[in-house]
Amino acid sequence: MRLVAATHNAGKAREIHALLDGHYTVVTAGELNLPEPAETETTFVGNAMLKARHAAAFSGEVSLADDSGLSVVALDGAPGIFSARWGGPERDFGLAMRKIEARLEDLGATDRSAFFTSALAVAWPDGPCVVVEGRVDGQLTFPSRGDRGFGYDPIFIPEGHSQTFAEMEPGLKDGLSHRARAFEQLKAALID
Ligand code: ITT
Repeated sequence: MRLVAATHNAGKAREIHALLDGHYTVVTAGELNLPEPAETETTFVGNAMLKARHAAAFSGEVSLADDSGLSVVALDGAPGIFSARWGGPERDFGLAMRKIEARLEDLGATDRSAFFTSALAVAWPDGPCVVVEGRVDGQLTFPSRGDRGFGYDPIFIPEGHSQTFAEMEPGLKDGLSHRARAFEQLKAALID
């Protein structure tokens, strides 16, 4: 079966391929030239549903969307749903990571705990939309380390590990990430 991955983010698309290839033929919204909707909702779940429904309506095919981000506990959950926007129009995550470090320093905060969230929504054209959420907790580290992955991976060390997501073999991240956990939930939701 073919599934539209409603993302224009190459890092996410790679991980979605790694998690679903062999089960579905994955084609991305970018490859189909689908328009990108404005993310106007106020939660990961709301934005995931908005993106999945939008792609299903435009493509006429079953569509999967991911809305995700990094929440820093000492920053009251920022950047959270604004994680992509903290990179600015250039999507400069080096800048976004330095901004997090600067804000923590300005506050004199020593708590480096943070978590990634991924909301995954599957929408059928003119049909239902199923949504789930996965989360992975960890600690931030500065300066950034590693050159794999994408986004905020170089500053995030998941609980129980010593490497950042950007230092890990991709297969290791794909097995324990917020996105992997959301996929587990999704499988359970679709089978039940
Ligand atoms: P699409 O909406 O097209 O899927 P996007 O990049 O705009 O792409 P989001 O609005 O969900 O997606 O923003 C998520 C941001 O959070 C993303 O750009 C990364 O900076 C960050 N992020 C999400 N998952 C991540 C991960 O696994 N590793 C590192 N950073 C991640």
